[in-house]
Amino acid sequence: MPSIPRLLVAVILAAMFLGGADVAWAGLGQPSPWQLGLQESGTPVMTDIIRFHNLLLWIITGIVILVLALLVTVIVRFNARANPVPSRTTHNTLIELIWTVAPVVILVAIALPSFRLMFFQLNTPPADITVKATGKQWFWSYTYPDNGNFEFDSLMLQDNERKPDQPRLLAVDNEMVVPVNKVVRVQAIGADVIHSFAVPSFGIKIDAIPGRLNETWFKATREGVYYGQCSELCGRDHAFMPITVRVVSEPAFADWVTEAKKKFAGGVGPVNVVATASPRAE
Ligand SMILES: [Cu+2]
Repeated sequence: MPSIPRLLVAVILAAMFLGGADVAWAGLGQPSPWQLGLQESGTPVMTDIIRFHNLLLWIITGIVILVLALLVTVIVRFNARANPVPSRTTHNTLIELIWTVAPVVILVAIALPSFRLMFFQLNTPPADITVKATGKQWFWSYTYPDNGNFEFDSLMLQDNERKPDQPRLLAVDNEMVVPVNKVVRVQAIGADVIHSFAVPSFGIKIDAIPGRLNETWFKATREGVYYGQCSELCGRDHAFMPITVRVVSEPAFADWVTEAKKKFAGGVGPVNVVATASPRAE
């Protein structure tokens, strides 16, 4: 049976590749061509998500290999030709104990880090700055209540507006700017239908629901540009309302706030939501 060991080696190699994939093939802040695994982490929460993802990958790989080995053993050793007189055994206390207790142990081993991660994600630490993200059909508006309460719209750049280093379908005209190493509280709300504010490298995804203020947080530990997308099917142009977050140093953020206060002094004004809304949210 030369093919079975080879198959096992292939499975193990695939698992090793997948386990290391987030380091090898994923970019920071945006997807990469032929990416396997998650985007590189830009926040402590995302680092934990990747760690948890890799833990699960090893566990499921182990389970798959075990089940595969059992199946192959049964097929090879206990088929009618190889084993013409079948055993009449019906019970084996030890094996039954193992196949009951082992899954319980595995589930507990998964549940503990899972709960820890969930509390880490859901408990917003004391925030240094708050940004309100309002999902609209089909763009985002950002409000900075702690920095003068200015507000602006953030629309996707068309192909003829993009600079060469700006990714297609992800870059926007007015980026959301935040300081590095500060806890940013994101308040998400929908102006018309349900949207979802998601930035993969930050490990955040929160529904933006009309009439309900949802909250999440992130602390970006590296400067850079991080892209995300609306992650709730919200209508015709759902695919064209990306999120761009630029993480800058604290002085650069202060400069940006000064500029933004002037630039967006008038606010965005009433957005003509009714006229542009699709008749039915998809
Ligand atoms: Cu949306």
